[in-house]
Amino acid sequence: MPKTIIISNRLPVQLQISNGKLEATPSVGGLATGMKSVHSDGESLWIGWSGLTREEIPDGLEPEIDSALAGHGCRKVSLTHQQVEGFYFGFSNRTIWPLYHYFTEYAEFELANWETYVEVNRKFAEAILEEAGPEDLVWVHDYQLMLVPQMLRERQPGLTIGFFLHIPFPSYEIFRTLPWRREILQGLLGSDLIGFHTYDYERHFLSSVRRLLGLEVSFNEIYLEGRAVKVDSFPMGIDYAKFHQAAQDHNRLGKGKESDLQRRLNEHKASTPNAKYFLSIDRLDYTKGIAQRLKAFEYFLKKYPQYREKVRLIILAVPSRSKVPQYQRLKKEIDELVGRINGEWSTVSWTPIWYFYRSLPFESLIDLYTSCDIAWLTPIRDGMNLVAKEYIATRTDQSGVLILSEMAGSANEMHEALLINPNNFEQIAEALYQAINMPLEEQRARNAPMQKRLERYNVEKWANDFVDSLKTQKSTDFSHVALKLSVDKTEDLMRAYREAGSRILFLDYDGTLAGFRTDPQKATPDEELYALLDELAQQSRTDFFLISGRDKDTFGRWFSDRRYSMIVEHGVWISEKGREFSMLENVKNTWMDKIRPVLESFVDRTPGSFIEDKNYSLAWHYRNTDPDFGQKRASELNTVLTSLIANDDLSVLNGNKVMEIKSSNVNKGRAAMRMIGRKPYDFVFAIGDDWTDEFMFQELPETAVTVKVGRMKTHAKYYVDGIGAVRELLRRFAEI
Ligand code: GDG
Repeated sequence: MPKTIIISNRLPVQLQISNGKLEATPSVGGLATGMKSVHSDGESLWIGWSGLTREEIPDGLEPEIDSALAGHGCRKVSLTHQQVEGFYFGFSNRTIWPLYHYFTEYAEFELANWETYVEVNRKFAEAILEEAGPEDLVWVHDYQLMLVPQMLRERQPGLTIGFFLHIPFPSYEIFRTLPWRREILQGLLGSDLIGFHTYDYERHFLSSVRRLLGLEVSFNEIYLEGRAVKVDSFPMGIDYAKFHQAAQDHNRLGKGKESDLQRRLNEHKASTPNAKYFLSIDRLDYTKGIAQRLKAFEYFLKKYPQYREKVRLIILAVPSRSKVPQYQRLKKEIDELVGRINGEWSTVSWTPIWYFYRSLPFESLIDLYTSCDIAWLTPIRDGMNLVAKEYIATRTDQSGVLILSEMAGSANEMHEALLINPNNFEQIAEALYQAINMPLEEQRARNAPMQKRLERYNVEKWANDFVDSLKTQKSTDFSHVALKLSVDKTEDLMRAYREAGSRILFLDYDGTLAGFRTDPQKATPDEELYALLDELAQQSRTDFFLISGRDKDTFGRWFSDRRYSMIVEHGVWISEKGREFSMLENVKNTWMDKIRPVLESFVDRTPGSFIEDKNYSLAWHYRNTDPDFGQKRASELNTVLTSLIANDDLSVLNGNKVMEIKSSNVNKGRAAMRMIGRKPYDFVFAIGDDWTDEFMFQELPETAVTVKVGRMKTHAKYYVDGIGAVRELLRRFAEI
């Protein structure tokens, strides 16, 4: 039975060695709880680092560790102290984490750390490959392991691989500053499905893929040789039932049964019945905006003196990454701020801030969630923020106010909360004021729909959605209409070719026989191509035409000496076996003076675009522009041209990053039809990659073999993956 393999930096169990004995405790945190349902469901294995370096594991304890982990369905990846330093504290937390959260000034670009990151990612990939069968589903998690998908794909191409990023993906402008940006993108693109918390992160990622790798993105799919990668957003949920139930159980506890923390909270609340409690819970991390929150709290106390002694801020800051200098500095800053604010504002009966720097047990978390009137969660930047969701889930009577930062991924789904900009103290002070004074009915009206959504789209649903989407992606045939030219089909084709008394081939050039270049004039044919076409040209029973939108001068220069037959400018000109070009269609070009200035104005305003002036058509190329901008300008130009050419017999062809204006009665389909009408052919073949080739695919008779290059929507019968496959096919023809 196929199994699911989950991979994350840390395992869902934490190992500690105390007094030489091994202790295993369940990990807390979003990822661990989130994936629990997938892990416990059927065959599943979780691979990750145990939290102990190789140096920390005493001799002889290894087998005990392995069997303890196996008991939890886990397998460890062993890392040395030096590897953990470079990979985890180094590249992951001093480069990627700050960069992806827009703290560019904190991001360090150390080659040695990057190299360790690559090395450790490979260790993870090796561990997976030892366990993964061809039918297994592999789900890789988070920013520490972004190279793993491609490392797996190279070794086991058929594997089903999903990746989920738990932190934001930054805008292209930020991402491009990373020296290893291409490697990271290529690493991720080994996946079949890449998931993000929000659509914003998804679109930033797609924009980087387009700009940095120049890959074609169609909606949310990226087409690569032979496969497509889907990119989608899956906002992570929480184990709603667990939090809601825990809160219900907590509220039912009789007097004397409550925890110490709860008892102390109750005592304070009883002594100041009208006081409001604000709650702030985060890992101690600069992205969470804890220092800003403290300053905003002081601002609030100054602005609204009537609330002094009437409000209290409880801050739980969970220790995190304390080996990284920024975290040490932040800890000091927060300690000092809390000390100063409490020192300045406290009275005999009131301490404004209660500050816990530690991790609390789950039950204490529930005590805090259920006891505080206002959850104040205002990260500077946060992938999702599950604490916000957990707070709402525990409010069993639907009371409570959530003040949430717009910069948290969860703000997208929790729009009934009071959403604020964490840098706007004025707005925060107003939100606190509003929260303190919010009528209970309004609190309920806001919380009820949020609870409903959190209950429905819980973490189990999130995980299942991701896995279902991954399976669907893997099983989808992307040749929406066309069939892949399989080995069997190719053999049939060769047989038909061999048996045919006369054959005709229509071969598109750019994107079919040769790759695209920044400067189209540089896309000259290579020796291999010439040799291949020379061989085909020698076959007495074969007529072949290079059929292209290119101008006759360029093709004349490249191919006339070779005596190949060519149809250029989409069918305006024809040259057979080295003879002069003659007109195949009678067309006018008087319209060009009217259209050229329009195109020129687009060139002026679209850096990187240019005009190709042909004899009977004008083409505006935008391959070298910013991809989004180029696309936008192309639609704009389309609108302008449509009204301009309404009365002329002209049409606009939307090719591969090119728009071409030409006479309506000229296209490759019409030209190809004229050629096959001249004598009977037993074998008709056309191959091409772009929109202009679709005219051939549509117009040639049903018996013709039509082939699209690339997996895109097409009228062709078959598709092949790329130029390599085209040449291979022609080589087979040539050998017959
Ligand atoms: C990353 C992304 C994204 C916290 N303190 C204690 C404790 N917790 C639990 C909370 C919650 C989890 O830890 C924290 O999750 P967050 O989502 O708030 O934040 P990150 O740790 O930064 O997580 C984040 C998340 O991944 C998931 O994709 O949402 O944006 O940064 O579940 O309850 N649990 C216990 N004691 C504590 O003291 N027991």
